[in-house]
Amino acid sequence: MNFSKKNHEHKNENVMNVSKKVILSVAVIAALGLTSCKNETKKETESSTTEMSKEIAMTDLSFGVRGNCGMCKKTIEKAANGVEGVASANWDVDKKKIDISFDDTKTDAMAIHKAIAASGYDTEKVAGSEEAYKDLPGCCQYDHDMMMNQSDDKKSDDHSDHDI
Ligand SMILES: [Cu+2]
Repeated sequence: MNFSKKNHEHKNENVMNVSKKVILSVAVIAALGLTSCKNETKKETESSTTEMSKEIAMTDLSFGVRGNCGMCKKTIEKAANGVEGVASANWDVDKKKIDISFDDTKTDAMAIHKAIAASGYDTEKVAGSEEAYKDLPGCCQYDHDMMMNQSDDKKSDDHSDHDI
């Protein structure tokens, strides 16, 4: 019997289309919110301040990035964090993989790939800038053939699936 919300939306037909969109985004936001922290989806749907939306509109992304060491990590993460909308970036030196959380209303995955590539590092989708690569410290001039985006059980240099 608690349909008061629905009745309210039926009152004005002009508002219907807008309402549908609002309901949709509220549902999406609620779903996202539930995965991270319960009951945090109050009335923040209308305000879109950057700080407020931090925990409701973030998209997680993870992809391979080549690199060698802690210095590489700093450069790669700095490049990713330099993209507007990126909330966090964490590159794993062993897995050659970065985990990123970003606001997809402000940027997209490709922009992040490009920013990292511009800093000299190869990603799964974009080859690193050779100019920037040359300027990297010697220890950071990683092997362009190295495997990236490795899972824990797949660290070896396996060339067994050569099909030539
Ligand atoms: Cu390095």
